[in-house]
Amino acid sequence: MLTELYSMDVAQSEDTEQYFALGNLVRSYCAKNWSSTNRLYMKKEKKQAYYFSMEFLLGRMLKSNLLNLGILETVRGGLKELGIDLEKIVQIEADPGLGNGGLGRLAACFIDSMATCEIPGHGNGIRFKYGLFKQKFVNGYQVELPENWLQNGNVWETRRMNMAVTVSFYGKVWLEETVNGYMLPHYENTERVLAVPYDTPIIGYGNNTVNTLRLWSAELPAQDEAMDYWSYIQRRNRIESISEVLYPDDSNYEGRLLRLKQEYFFVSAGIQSIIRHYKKMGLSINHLAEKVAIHINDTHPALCIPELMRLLLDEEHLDWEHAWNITINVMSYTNHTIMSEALEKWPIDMISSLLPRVYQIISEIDRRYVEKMAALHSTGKIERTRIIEGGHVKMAHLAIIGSHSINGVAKLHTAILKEKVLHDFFLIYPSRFNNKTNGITQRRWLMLANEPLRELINEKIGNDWEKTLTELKMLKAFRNDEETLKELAEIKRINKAHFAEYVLDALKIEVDPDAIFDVQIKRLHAYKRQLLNLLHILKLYLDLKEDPKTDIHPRVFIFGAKAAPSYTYAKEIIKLINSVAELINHDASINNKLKIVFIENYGVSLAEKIIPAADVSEQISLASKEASGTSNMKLMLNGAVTLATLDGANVEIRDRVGSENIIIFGLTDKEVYQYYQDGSYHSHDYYENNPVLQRVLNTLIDGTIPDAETEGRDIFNSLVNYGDEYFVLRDFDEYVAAQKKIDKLYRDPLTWQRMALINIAGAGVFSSDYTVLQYANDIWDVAYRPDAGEL
Ligand code: DL6
Repeated sequence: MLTELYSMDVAQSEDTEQYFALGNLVRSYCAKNWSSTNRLYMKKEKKQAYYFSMEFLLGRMLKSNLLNLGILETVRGGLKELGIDLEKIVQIEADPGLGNGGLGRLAACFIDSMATCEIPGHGNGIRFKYGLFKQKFVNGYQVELPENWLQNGNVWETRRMNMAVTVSFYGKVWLEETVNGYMLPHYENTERVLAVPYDTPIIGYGNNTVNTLRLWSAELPAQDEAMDYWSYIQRRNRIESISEVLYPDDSNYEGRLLRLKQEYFFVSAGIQSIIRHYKKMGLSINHLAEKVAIHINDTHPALCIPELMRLLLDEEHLDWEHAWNITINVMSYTNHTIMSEALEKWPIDMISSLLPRVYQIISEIDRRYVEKMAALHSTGKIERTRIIEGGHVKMAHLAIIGSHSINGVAKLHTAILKEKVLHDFFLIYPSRFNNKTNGITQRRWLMLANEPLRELINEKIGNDWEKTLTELKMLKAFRNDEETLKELAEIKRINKAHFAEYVLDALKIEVDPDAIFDVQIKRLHAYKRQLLNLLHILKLYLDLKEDPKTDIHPRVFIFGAKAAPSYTYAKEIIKLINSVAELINHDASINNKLKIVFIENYGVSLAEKIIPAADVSEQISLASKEASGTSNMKLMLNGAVTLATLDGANVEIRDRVGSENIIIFGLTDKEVYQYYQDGSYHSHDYYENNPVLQRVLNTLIDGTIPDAETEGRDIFNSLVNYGDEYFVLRDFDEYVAAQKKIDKLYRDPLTWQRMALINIAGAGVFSSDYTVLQYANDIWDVAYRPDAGEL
């Protein structure tokens, strides 16, 4: 391959050529199974599920593909004989950051699991030219740089020009009756965009299934009209900008036109290609719902609903009732957040001018909804739930009204949807609501990220767990086996030493692998309460300043977090953490008992380094706000002990490991809602009445923290004077007590390692394999485990 690609042999080649040669080899190695999987689905007329997601946060793929193909060790060994280190060349691959965080990474785990569980299921999204920005710290401030992940090419994708489709925007539309009596639209002055698919094989683990991730790129169609050169360039740039850059905010919705274009672009392209493929099987469009399931991952692809209606009405000439029935049966929707600022809505003007026909259809869906509900529900409820209201199109309402299934992503989250956030809808459509707790793939997050732990587990209980993760429960038999617990401790120590080397090399910070590695890795958002963590660190710092002999086990607090570029408060928190790090890391008087490491540019590849080295998993969001969380699952799977509020999937983690193996603190969701109801939380009182907390908070404004005056003042005010929206001060004391407990437990190595072991043993249920099987059975109705022998 080296010769074919680069006309050179191994001795002449460097890491980059070796990486691309190996990548090409792996792609050809799976090509046969890729086409036979598609053939089998076609021949057997398998119902297929399509996971529509704005984001797929894949991470590097070389090692995961080798693992799934069952050739990781062979390739590693073969390369070694050639004097090549696999670990070195995998670093060449750009980490495709086509997602913001949890939602995008979940989509990536799901497609891996669908292929592994032999579910006929594929991803559909956008091939962003620029992924999530690269984060740099300049003087402690976050600075965003473009992430041009495609610069050196992408070995995994195949451009399929022959499958390109056209997506139309703008123009005028009117309906005219045809001779057959259909009302069909006529368009004038539309802007046509060519959607070109790039397909990536998604390889199942230990089987012959290879599904497809189809990502769409926007291009200028061949010109059919004469145009001056500069108009041509302008039009090309405008069109290509659709798939240029991922929006870097997952928590705050901004109604920008380009975002709406992106949403319609991949939805329309995806559905057109699904219908084209379906029709190739020679089946009648009337049976579409028997063969196709489309999943709407958050509201971003909610235009799937009017777009499928448009194609069924305008292209397939079905009547409304019939088309609607098919659409509802095809569509299902997952909600990933209760934060109202993240719920999308589009101004009518914008949507009706960009997508005139789609808007007509949305209006008709809305009109019929109101008409149908009038006899059944109160006017108030109908007004609160209808799609078009207050001059906007509400995307969550569209997704709910047009889907047969609506799910939350953890038991608590689903309960909150039913009882609070979507209560009206729950009363209207009770049977549509269900829970699907998130999951993670053990292949990336344990088998690849933590090879020493994988080996130890295999030694103890065999390797059935690799395919059936709940088998990890067998580890419980070793809970009192000192030798196993010590081995577990040794592995953690090795991983920590490894990570410490990285920290020294990348950040020039020396950390002691015998310290507690306390990890909070997730997007920077006020509700996730990185600030609570920071206030506790400041408390420890003040304690040590007052009495250098304060008896605490040394700690390294590790943060990894990007803030949305326009989220000023989150960026102030980043600056503040970095300033406190400057203060503490350089203060010799605290004798290295505390260190803060804020890892720059946190993403999938860094998570793979940090997670195996973590002792403590910080999951400290305000109860009710974190829909599920998935870093909590990855960290427990790698033996970290969770320090958590009863939020999202933390509740289910507690149920699995038992209260004695997790440290829980803080308000419950019920208490939070009670505070909202009675308005009785006054953060200023906590400041006034709690001297320890007051002393800590004063450091934000009294000059203790260098170079963060403005940030310190703003954050102080937000907590003390402006209401403390996320109850940080309320939970402070309980958090400090929980941290004390961690300190005590850690100093008893056998007890600590037993907790770690029980966490690993209890993590099995959180495999995304089980999650996707539940989606396949309960929602999509797609049969899994096809006759593998035929592949
Ligand atoms: O469901 C995946 C993931 C959850 O684990 C997180 O708790 C949740 O915050 C995250 N949501 C998003 C933002 N979604 N929107 N819009 O990423 O989803």
